[in-house]
Amino acid sequence: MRSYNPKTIEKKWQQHWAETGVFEPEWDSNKPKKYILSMFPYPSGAIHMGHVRNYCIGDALARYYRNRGFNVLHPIGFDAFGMPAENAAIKHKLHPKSWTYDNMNAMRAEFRALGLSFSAQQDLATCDPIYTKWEQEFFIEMWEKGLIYRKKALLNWCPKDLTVLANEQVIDGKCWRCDTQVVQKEMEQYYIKITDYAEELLEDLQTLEGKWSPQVLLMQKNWIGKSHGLQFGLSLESSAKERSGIESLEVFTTRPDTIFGVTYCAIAPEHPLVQAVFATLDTQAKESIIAMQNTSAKDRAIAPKQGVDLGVKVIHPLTDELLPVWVANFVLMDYGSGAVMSVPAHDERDFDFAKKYGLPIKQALQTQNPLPCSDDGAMLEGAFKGLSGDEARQAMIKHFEQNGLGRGVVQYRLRDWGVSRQRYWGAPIPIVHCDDCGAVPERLENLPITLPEEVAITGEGNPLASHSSFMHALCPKCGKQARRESDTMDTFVESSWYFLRYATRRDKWEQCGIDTKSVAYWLQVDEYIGGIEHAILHLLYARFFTKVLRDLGYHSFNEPFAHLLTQGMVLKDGAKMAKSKGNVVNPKDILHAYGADTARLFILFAAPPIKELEWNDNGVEGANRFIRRLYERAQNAYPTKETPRIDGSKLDSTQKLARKKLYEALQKSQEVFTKRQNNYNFNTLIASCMEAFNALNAQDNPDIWTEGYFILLSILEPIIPHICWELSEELFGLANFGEIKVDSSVFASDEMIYAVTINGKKRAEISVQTSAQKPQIIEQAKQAAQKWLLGTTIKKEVFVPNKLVNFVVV
Ligand code: ANZ
Ligand code: ZN
Repeated sequence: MRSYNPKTIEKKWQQHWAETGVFEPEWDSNKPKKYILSMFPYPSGAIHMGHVRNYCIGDALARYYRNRGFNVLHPIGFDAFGMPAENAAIKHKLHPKSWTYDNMNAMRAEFRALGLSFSAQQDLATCDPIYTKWEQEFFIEMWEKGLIYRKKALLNWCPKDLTVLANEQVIDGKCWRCDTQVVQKEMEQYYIKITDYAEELLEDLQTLEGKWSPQVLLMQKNWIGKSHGLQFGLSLESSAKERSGIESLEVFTTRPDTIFGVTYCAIAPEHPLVQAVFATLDTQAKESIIAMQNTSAKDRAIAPKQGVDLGVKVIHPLTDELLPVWVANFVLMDYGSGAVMSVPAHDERDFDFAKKYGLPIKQALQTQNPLPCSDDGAMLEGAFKGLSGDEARQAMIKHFEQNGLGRGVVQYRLRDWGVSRQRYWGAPIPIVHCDDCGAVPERLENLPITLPEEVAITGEGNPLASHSSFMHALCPKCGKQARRESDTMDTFVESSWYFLRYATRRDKWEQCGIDTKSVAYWLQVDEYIGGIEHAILHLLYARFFTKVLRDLGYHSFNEPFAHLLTQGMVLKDGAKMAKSKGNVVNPKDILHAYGADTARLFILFAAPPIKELEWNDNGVEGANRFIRRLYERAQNAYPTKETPRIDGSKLDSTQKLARKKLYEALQKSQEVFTKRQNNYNFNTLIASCMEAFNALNAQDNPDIWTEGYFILLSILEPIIPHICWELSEELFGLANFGEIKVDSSVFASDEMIYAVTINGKKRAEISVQTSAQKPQIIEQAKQAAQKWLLGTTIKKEVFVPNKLVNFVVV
């Protein structure tokens, strides 16, 4: 028997595919298209099993549609800017650029070794200056449209290294390099006005229902966080007005029905009122406030509740009671108005705070549960006593509006997107600072603004800011000496439009950022495949950019991704595969030991794509065994250019069964690939192929073997392409995996299949004449299950007509 050698077979076909360019999309095609996209990787240098899974799912879809005559765009590239390249530079004294490009090459080789059918022509790296050029142009167009603005923001600052730190560089509130206490420092930052699109981003989620997972849609909805509420002013009591020079505090509440339960007011440490009275506070209060201010938003969210009494009183708008104003670490300056009416009886956070600082608690609503209780309930006092829920809230808002006390407002939790980073390895922000003209966008003919190659990356400060030739610029407006912006863009900007770049033909990359015509043909992405970790930020930014670029006239669709498949995690021993857990299986080792087809088959067989996948060495062995048998038994088929004609009426029951199983697998294939709502359960398709293959092995008709291989190779090509191309070449002369018509006559047989089970466990299948009677069928079932029945006593025979025979044995 010949033996399966994946190394030679896989190498041969990978080379063939690369040389013939069979996976390149056609441009200006009238053919129906499919755009299959797996999220592009960060060039860390090596792929992990999560990547393998991601790309095998996408590859199966791309190959399936290619085989069925679609024009398929299945691109890959690299999300190539970002911090790890700089960390490598600091640690290993490598240039971020050479580190990144070396890693990309290493990963491309791994993709090739997996047999992924990516377009080589459309491969991009977001750190390429030609990519940066267009990104900078979009930035300027957005700036000119008023969609980008500068604003002071608090950043993590290391006072020793004199550098801004990313959140991940702050460890327990200290600098990762020198362990110095990090402080919050105000600096001018660039923001993109994603909030202008909040409503549309929310509304259009409806158009994705049934196409994206409900979980992702909900996460996006919550992130946008639309809430209706009341905004109103709390007047300061007269001495406090004098002391602060401030008339009133604006507060935002979603629960105006609880207004009679307000017992104090809480404001953010950054609130202007804090500044206004700061000098009048005692040292201890000042110190506590400074400590709160120096804690990052992230750390505040998990810190215990803390407060400082400002000694200022405000007046309740309906009862005229005096309420104390507290600074509280849980009030955010950038939500609502940075001030809250606190209702400890009906809000747990306010309750904990009130308990800690001995503030009064007053019930405003009738509740079923003990306090604090945020359930709806009838109001206990005031003109709307007895009203509850939305009715009460509407009535209160109306009351405030009619009396000129406040107004109903809509708030979004979504914040504008801060896109500037004080780092080297990113796309430079194309702005020039002129003493006379201010911040001026660079002239388009000067783009791209590229990174200087000669830099010293030490981790101290932003190397661009101290790079004199980079910083040197002329004002694009008045021509005077000016300074270049040293901030670079958040890497999420690059991943917000790369899918449009892929749909722009490579030979146009110099002339335009996005080719309107080809993008109109390719988009929307028909299937976008990636991890759940991108459910919020990346997908939201990509949706946002799509809408902005639409409004800038580049295209006319509203949403970029028609369908989204969020793959499950790859686990080992029940935990996510991760370096830190030491449970990583390296794809390279699997490829080396078994080859790509085995890896692909295992990954797609072990679990449905959206479910978690538990790594299992036996499963890998099993996958390999199947492929080996598929290779060896191909000698039972004969080479031919045409599929054999088979006269069904001349076959015996095992032969009929084999054909039936084959055509069932073929039907399953159509179902799995095209019934999108079922999320591509490749595992069931593979199981069906294995069954068909076993049935094929149970008979010995060469025509059926040949027909069987023709069908199986066509079904399995998207999953295990190398061996399918190899065997198809050997048997059928060329790789032909096109549509095969289902021969429905194999189903319309005069026989039917019964499952034979023992104590409920399936042991065999039998094919019986439709005319057969119960005793005859049971007898046949006993024959088939003979080896499992040996040495047992049958207690009961269960007969389910047209379905199964079960033996209850002891
Ligand atoms: C009184 C109240 C009573 C509230 C009650 C809630 C429950 P969402 O729904 O997410 O929009 N809030 C307002 N501004 C805030 C800020 N800057 N920082 C922290 N919290 C703030 O949340 C709105 C609610 O969050 C508002 O309604 C306010 O507390 C608080 F039984 O007002 B509520
Ligand atoms: Zn100027």
